Amino acid sequence: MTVRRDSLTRYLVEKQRVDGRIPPQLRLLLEVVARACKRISFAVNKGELGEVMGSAGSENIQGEVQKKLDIIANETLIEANEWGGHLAAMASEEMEGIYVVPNRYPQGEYLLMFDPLDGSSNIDVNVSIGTIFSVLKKPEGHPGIHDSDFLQPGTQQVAAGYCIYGPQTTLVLTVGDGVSMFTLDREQGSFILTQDNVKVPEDTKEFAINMSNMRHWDAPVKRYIDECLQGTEGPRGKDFNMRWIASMVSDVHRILTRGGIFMYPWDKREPHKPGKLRLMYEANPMGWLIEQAGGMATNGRQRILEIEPTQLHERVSVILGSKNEVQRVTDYHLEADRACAQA
Ligand code: P6P
Repeated sequence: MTVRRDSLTRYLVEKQRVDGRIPPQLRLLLEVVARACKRISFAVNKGELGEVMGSAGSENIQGEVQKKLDIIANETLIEANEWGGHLAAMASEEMEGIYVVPNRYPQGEYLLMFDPLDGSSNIDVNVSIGTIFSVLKKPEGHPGIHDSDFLQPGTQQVAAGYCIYGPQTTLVLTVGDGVSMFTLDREQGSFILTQDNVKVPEDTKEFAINMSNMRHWDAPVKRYIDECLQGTEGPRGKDFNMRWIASMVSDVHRILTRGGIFMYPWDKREPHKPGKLRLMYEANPMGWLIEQAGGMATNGRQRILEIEPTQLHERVSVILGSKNEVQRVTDYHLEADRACAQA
């Protein structure tokens, strides 16, 4: 018996009609984002043939060198979403301020944030990269739209997801009732449901962290990784494997697929920064996806989704993945804090 493969459109229509979970405007938003991701996938897959490789010769607000594809992906998402009437404004890792929908278009009730092409340092070496997005509702009660309207905790997200451009192009999405995966059928040009109700195993033997930063880590992180490295000869009593793709979308996709723990913790290199990754358009959407799949996401001390943002591009320490491992790392941080407070 062939399994019925619903298209993304049918999946969203049924979420709207049957579950009443997503209003028509949010359904439109998600379909438009998916179409933009499809266009980005085609641009990424052209590689050298598309003259889209290499640096754009500019820097983004983060002071990071922009790749040509960073700019192409950003422009694709802006152009796809600005005219539909579903959005009030957008924010992007590649833009300093918010992008308010121009007056020539109707304004909607949603806010869209994205990292248009995460992991873009991997583009030139043909390693998987992706688009990460998060959707909030525009706060009511005041005219116009301001940066501060975006500063909502991750618990306020109404939809979140990513699209990974790898051997397959796969859209991974949650609207608050679990995680589903849609693989791009390039012959039809549509995203097809290939996995529903994704679950992250609560335990794992696989950790993801950039080991070259070890000497800069805080004690709880060192303790956790040391125990993993001791394997069967240490307190964990089991051997661990390590992966680090340096593409958050790829590392998170592996964890959603087979479990694991992803860590980009605070370290001493830039002690004034809470971490490297961005709260609003990396940690919050990825953290919600992981939680919706039964995993856990903290900054080492508190649930990422409960962090009250103060800046659009603020950074955060990220520990996410298999629940029991993330809980252990978080407990190590809290134990260290208590010991420090008693000292
Ligand atoms: P590092 C990519 O630049 C990114 O923002 C994430 O996708 C990835 O997890 C991390 O940075 C990699 O950082 O310091 O290992 O290059």
